[in-house]
Amino acid sequence: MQYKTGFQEPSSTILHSIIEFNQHLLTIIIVIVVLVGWALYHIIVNFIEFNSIQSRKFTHSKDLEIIWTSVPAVTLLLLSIPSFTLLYAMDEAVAPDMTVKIIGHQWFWCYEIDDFLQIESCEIGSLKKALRYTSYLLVIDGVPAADTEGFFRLLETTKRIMLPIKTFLRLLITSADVLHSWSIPSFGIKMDACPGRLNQISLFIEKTGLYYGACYEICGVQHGFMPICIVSTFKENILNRLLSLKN
Ligand SMILES: [Cu+2]
Repeated sequence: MQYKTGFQEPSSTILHSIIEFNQHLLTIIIVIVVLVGWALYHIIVNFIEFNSIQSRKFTHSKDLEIIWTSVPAVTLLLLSIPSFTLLYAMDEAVAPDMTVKIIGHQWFWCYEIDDFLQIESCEIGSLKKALRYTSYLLVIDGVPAADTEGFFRLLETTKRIMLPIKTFLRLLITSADVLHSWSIPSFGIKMDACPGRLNQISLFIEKTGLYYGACYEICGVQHGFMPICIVSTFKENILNRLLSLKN
C-alpha cells in the first residue's frame, strides 16, 4: 500500500483472519460513529434547553436508559464471538507436521529443528544431529553497494531460515536471557520469548517468499539489531536441502 496505512500483504492464515476481523470491526465502528454523531447533532440542534418546551419538561426516561444500556452490551457480546473464535484458533496447534524451536538471545536468534532426527521411513532416514542455526544481524554498512544490492539495512540476517509452505508448523518460542518477542508482521505473529517458559504458536504459510521481522520487546542496547529473516519454499526444496546435508 502506497502510504503504509494498512496491514502488510498477508502470507499466513492467521493474518488473513486478523484482517477479516479488523474489517468487520471497522464496519461496526463506522455505523456506531454515524448513529451517535447523528443523534448528538439532532439533540444539539433541536433540543436546546431554554428554547424547546419538550426539553424543559424532560427529566427521565426509563425506556431510553434500557435502550442505551442494552444495545451497546449486545453489540459487545456479538463482537466477542468472532474475537474469541479467532483468538482460540490462533492458539490451536492441531497435529503439526514440523516443529521449530526459537530461542531469543541478547542479541540474536537461535533456531532448532529436530523433526528429521528419527524419521526412518522417509528417504532422509535420520540426520545425525538436529538442525541448529544461529542468526545474527548481517551488517551491510561499509560494504560496497554492489555486493548488497537488494538487501534491506538492519533486516538481513547471516542465516535465513527455510520453512515449508502449506504445512502446519508449530513454533516453540523461548529466551535464554531476557524478554524478547519474535514477530513477523506479514504472518500476523507476535509471540513473547520469556526465559524459563515455552510459548507455542501455530503457523501455516500460504505462499513462497522472503519475510522479515524483528524483536518487538525492548531487550537491551542492541534490541533493534536482532532481525528475523524467513524464506518460505516448497517442501521438496527443503527435503532436497536436507538430503544434501546428510551426504
Ligand atoms: Cu530482543
